[in-house]
Amino acid sequence: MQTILENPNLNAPKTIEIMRRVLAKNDDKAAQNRALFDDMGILALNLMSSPGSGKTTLLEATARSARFKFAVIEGDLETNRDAERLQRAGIAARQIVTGTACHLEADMVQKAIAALGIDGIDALIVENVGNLVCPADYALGTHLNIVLLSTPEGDDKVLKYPVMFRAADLVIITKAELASLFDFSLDRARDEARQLKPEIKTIALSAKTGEGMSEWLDFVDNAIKRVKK
Ligand SMILES: Nc1nc2c(ncn2[C@@H]2O[C@H](COP(=O)(O)OP(=O)(O)OP(=O)(O)O)[C@@H](O)[C@H]2O)c(=O)[nH]1
Ligand SMILES: [Mg+2]
Repeated sequence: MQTILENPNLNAPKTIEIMRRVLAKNDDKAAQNRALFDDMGILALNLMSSPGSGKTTLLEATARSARFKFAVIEGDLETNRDAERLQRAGIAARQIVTGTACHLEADMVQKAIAALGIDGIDALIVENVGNLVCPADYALGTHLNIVLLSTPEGDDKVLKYPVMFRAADLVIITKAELASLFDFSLDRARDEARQLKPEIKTIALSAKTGEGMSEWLDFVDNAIKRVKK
């Protein structure tokens, strides 16, 4: 099996230099976003996972029971569907359509913030493009990375996609009520997440039954308090 380090094209000095510049430019914009969030005392979260693991559904459930006020920036290759779902749930939301890009970049988020207006909210939640690889490489300026893994994806995914799970501050195992149906061992997923990051926090959650929702809401409430200090 050829690894990225052995691939002559991906490892060419010119390719590496271009990637370095792209990421450096992105980091500058991310730092600007972070400064804005800190100035305004707004917690910013970056929600990442495979397509369909339940990001938007979690946000809809959050809209129904959160004590904090939040807005959402949505990233998808096409359609406004996710932003419309959040708007129907009573949440201010702005859609970014990336076309072919498999991740959001800090610049896109900066423009979406300007269009959305984020005065008066406690938290801004960015739902990244559904993808368990690319979004992890692009900082957005958010304070915390939240990574979802749904039980139908399988309990072996943490160590197969380590870059994403290593970037996580919180792992939410979604569709928890389906765990036995998909032979998903919560212990295995948690153990493997701790192998990558011993201090990692995990929550087993079902947006359908409500399991884990109060733990998630408490996590966000506490993070908001830390940013407002
Ligand atoms: N059984 C069950 N289904 C869920 C749960 N959460 C989400 N779903 C379903 O999973 C499907 C995908 O959910 P979405 O919230 O659209 O997933 P997503 O991560 O936002 O998807 P993308 O935006 O395309 O990346 C929908 O049919 C949801 O109803 C859950 O807790 N339990
Ligand atoms: Mg979605």
